[in-house]
Amino acid sequence: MSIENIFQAVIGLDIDKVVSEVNGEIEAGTDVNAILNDGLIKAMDVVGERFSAGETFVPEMLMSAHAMKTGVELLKPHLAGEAEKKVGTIVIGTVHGDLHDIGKNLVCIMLEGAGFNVVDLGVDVTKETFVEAAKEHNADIIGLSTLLTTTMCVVEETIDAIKDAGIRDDVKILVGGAPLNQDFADRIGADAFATDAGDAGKVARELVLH
Ligand code: B1M
Repeated sequence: MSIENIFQAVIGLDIDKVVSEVNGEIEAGTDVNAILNDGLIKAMDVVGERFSAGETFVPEMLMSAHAMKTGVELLKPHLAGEAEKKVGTIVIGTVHGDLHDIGKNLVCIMLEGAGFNVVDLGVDVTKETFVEAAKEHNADIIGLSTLLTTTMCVVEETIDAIKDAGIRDDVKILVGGAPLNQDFADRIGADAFATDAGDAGKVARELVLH
């Protein structure tokens, strides 16, 4: 039993092993962030590199993603932290054209842990849906996630739609996802960028509390 075994089990598409190894590490009291970062996320990085190199294909990537999600579900109760009074409401989703949700789901967990009421709109979310949901839930923050360079422009279009709907001054906009960075966030008029799920919780609190 080790974090290395978790890493290997995700790469090896062995879901039963992911379950037994993750449960074993949790029971042994291993730091859950280490299980997440050094086991599950690191494995997905390798899967992504192999995909780029043409050494693995979409079905394998999907199975690894499923194995990783299974592991994350087991970690979830341990990641969310202590419940506390809600600091605000965040409406969050992966933008239109993008189906990646593993990172966004982790961000949701950390936002809940940071005390937010999280309204998760899922994946492939249109700009109209973001606007309607923000109004319906009286959101303090709109969170936009994307993993594809081809949908980075959709993040900007969604921000434009938020402005056009006349609610830009009522919400803060947080963006994130592997191809984004602070410069891009500044350029498209977002209020903040977060590098990872832990950072998202911290940055979101700063957005509403300061
Ligand atoms: Co896709 N995929 N994928 N994929 N996939 C990437 C992103 C890619 C980099 C792989 C590669 O080529 N190396 C590449 C994008 C290249 C590019 O755009 N430049 C790619 C591609 C090309 C594709 C397809 C086009 C493949 C195809 O069909 N030919 C296709 C697109 C489908 C679509 O979306 N329309 C596709 C499909 C898929 C699967 C469905 C098979 C699967 C997704 C399953 C799912 O999500 N349910 C998948 C996967 C698993 C990946 C990789 C391997 C892993 C992504 C992941 O889950 N990472 C990925 C390569 C990689 O990233 N290593 C890849 C783990 C996760 C914890 O990290 O998502 O970065 P991440 O999230 C982080 C941060 O980014 C940040 O915090 C998270 C947690 O720490 N963050 C935020 C994310 N959102 C945030 C929001 C915030 C703040 C922080 O505030 C709101």
